[in-house]
Amino acid sequence: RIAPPKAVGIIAAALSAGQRKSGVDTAPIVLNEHGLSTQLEQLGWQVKVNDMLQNCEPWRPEFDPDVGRIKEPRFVGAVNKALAEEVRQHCARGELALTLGGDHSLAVGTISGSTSVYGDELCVVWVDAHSDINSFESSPSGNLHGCPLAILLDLFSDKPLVGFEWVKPILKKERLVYIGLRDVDEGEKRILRENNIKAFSMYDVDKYGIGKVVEMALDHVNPARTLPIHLSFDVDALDPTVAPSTGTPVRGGLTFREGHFICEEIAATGQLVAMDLVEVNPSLGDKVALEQTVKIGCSLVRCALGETLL
Ligand code: 5AB
Ligand code: MN
Ligand code: MN
Ligand code: MN
Repeated sequence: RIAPPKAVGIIAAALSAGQRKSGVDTAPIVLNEHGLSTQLEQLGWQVKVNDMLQNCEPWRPEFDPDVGRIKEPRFVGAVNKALAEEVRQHCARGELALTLGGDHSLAVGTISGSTSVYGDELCVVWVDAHSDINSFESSPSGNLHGCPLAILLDLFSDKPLVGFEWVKPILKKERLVYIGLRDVDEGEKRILRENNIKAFSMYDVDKYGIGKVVEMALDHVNPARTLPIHLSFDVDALDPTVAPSTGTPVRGGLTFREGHFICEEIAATGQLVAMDLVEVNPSLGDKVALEQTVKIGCSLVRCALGETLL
């Protein structure tokens, strides 16, 4: 039987308003300049580059005051709404939706898009140093890149956050699993506990090894390996010595191989339908740091898309 055509839509999402450091919006261009789309073509993928959100300025409202502590909610909300529609269209055509960020607040849009096609069977594997599940009340910074999962799971108090009224809470908390956590806020710990959300921290990676951790993580969300997977990969999950150019680095992260292993195991399931690669910030660190971070970003994506499968 001839394998079905493999097509990937690469969505450049230049969103940086979910945090306060400029430069993260230039990552999609830098990653593509490094040759990511050509590399994926060489792996046999049909590549479609989607530059709709390569410039987010058209979505910036004139007036966007803080809501409580939360910064730029209308702008971040509007960009995410547009992004959700782009991801939906790629997924609806049977293409893998690969979103290059941008800051991690964009996962509200990407996961809204993928769940709108795949429904509540969609599994999310969230690879990150942080749990990104702060609510309106618990966010210490007001930065929306620390909040996407609280928005997606509708944990954001009784009424939706301004700018995010359009979000449909399709993602199920049973279908979410974390790998790589090591910097979780007190409020987030409570949210994770109260909602019984499965998380594998760096402690677990040390204790069980990455092989067992990925197996347990997939067993939790996707026991028969038959459900579609959305991989949301924040490069700060990796150790800062491996991926230095990122806005919120935390020591003690995943090694080069551990990061790639996660991608390889997910590729091996054959169920990857969407991936986000976020928080690469080309403005942070020197030339060597940048080169290293961009290179690893590209190779993580290639691994998730099957490069190292034999
Ligand atoms: B990232 C922090 N928890 O809410 C917050 O990089 C950091 O997408 C969030 O994982 C880090 O501001 C967000 C302190
Ligand atoms: Mn993150
Ligand atoms: Mn992070
Ligand atoms: Mn970060």
